[in-house]
Amino acid sequence: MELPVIDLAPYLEVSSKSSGNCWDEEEEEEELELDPELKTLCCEVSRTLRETGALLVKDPRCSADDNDRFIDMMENYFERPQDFKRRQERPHLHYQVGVTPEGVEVPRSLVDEEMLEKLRAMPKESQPSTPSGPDPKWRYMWRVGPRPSNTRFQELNAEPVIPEGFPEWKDTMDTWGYKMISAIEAVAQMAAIGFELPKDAFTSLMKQGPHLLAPTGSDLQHYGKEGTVFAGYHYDLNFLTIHGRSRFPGLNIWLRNGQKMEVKVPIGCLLIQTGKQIEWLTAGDCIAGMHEVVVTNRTLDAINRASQQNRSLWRVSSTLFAHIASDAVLKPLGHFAESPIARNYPPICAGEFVEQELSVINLKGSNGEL
Ligand SMILES: O=C(O)CCC(=O)C(=O)O
Ligand SMILES: [Fe+2]
Repeated sequence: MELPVIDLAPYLEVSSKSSGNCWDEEEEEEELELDPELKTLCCEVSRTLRETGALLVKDPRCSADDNDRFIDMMENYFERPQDFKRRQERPHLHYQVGVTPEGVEVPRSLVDEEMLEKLRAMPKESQPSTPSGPDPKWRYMWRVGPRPSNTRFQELNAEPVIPEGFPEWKDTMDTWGYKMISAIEAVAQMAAIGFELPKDAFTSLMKQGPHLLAPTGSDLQHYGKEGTVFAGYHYDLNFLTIHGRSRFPGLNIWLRNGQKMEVKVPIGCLLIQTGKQIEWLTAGDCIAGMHEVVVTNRTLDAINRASQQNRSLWRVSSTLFAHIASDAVLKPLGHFAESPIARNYPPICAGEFVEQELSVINLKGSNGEL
């Protein structure tokens, strides 16, 4: 099975005539009158998210050049020596801004007994790789978009961290971050329509959410052996995750039916993955997509090509985690509240939910921050 690529252009064309985006304070009055073809496209979005936990999209606002500019800068950054990068480390702020060195983030499959049980019961061919410890990947956290001034989950007052010698840092991070959020908003609206919810059912909850641009950096020169697990089997705790194309493959996802699938992102496309918060809002109609990042033989081919061309051997992901606002309540929306398993998804403040999840993977903040 291949993931279909959904072109967002026809939807954006119609919605730009009638709506703003999730930064806008004003609620929209009128609902989109969708033509049947667009409605079918929206249903394809929600069906694909439900069946695969992932979706490939093409957004005319996010070009391969934008992705390249971002990845070039992050490769430059991750190439710098350890002691330089560790100046951007904020362990006392629980790594929620700046850099997270390798060996800090713990994959959920290493610590979650229930998940381990399920893994052991999986057929051999679809079992994930077993990580031997914390992930050997680095990460950089950069907040994107406005935050609420008044919140039960006061975020850190910490300034964003900008490494020395990168004058283009803020602009590059913000440009990519805002573009990724715009693509997620379009997908979230289309998914809502496909799920028979109001168009803004998800995007209204995303307003002022603690969205994070959180690229990973994996050193393939040191850890480029086939089978190395850069990100152990896990789900993302946020609403939806989006990535541009990485220069090195290695991401495996699990479809709802348990089948393991290697993801191939075509040039100029973006990959969306479902997180735990969309699972909550749909009472499990759409479940959080399980995934891992492992050095495969395709990664090795890409390493060889990059070496021959003298390119960086850091695998950078252009990951953005889009969140539901911390003070919003996570609970099954609309008709999903009638689901027989809705009780498995009791109402919880998104901020509280995030804190609980972060404590499991070793990144919990002490002040209720994300
Ligand atoms: O490095 C990647 O491609 C994705 C890593 C990942 O799954 C994550 O950051 O949650
Ligand atoms: Fe992930």
